Amino acid sequence: MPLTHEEFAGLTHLGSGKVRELFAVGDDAVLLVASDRISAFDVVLPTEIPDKGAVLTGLSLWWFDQLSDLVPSHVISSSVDEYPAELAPYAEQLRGRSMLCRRLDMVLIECVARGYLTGSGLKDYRRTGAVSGHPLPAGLEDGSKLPATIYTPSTKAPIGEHDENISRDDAADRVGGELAAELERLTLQIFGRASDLAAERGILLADTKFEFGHDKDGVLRLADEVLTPDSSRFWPADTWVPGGAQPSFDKQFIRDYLVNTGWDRNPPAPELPDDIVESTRARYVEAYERLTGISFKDYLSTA
Ligand code: Q0Z
Repeated sequence: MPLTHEEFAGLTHLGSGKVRELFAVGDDAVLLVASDRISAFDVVLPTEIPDKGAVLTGLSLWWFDQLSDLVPSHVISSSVDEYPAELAPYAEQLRGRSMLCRRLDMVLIECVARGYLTGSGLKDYRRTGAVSGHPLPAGLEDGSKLPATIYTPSTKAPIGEHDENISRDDAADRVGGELAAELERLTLQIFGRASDLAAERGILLADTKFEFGHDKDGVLRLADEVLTPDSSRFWPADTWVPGGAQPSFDKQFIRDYLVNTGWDRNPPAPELPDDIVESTRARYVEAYERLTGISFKDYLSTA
């Protein structure tokens, strides 16, 4: 049975992402729930990847911990047994895949850092020679390492639409100059810490998106999911070759399978066969274990 907000009928549903759900918990907290749904070529597939939601939640929680000396996070607890009583009916559906978080006033821009050129950054570069107002050297290709990490804020697009890169001046107009400068500083600092750590474990962090918000005391906190394969591009370091699309750490088996079926990338997508599901699940678990050094079984047993 797929996990959708319909399964949490007693909770106040605040919103859906492509593969996640957000609920209100009292007045001051929210519950983020990661499903096992997966998207490819921007379409949510009809087949789930078992444990994907728990892997991504475990990764976010681990990163929040690694980053806590740089920025406080929105997390209150991920121990289902400590959640408020109103969540008790859903304890087993929530275990391992949920985070109880402070309800924040969200900052209205997405904070993106890029160490490598691909995706919308590459598109903007090919059109203008720059990304978010950072002029870049000529001759860069899909997958090129950038001379230095760049901060490329974007608008928050409604679901189904794509975020649009904006200039740092535009970001400052939207959130104010002082906050814009702090978001840029934090984003680059966090990205630097995370990409160094990932590189030591054979994983390139090509780019990532952060969301921030203010708590009721006005403290700026890192929010949402962080540094997961759904909010970032992770590439295996040993196959990195600029000049074309890099293999995705997590989704490459699925992309190859779907391309092979001849699917035209319009919904609905075909079901995935069991061997593709199993190899993809193994890649998610491998990403968790390589990055954290923690066995995924141990994570599940503590959630
Ligand atoms: C997260 C999102 C998802 C749909 C808002 N701590 C917070 N307080 C208030 N709002 C949010 C957070 Cl994290 C918040 N999103 C993104 C996540 C489903 C939208 F699971 N939007």
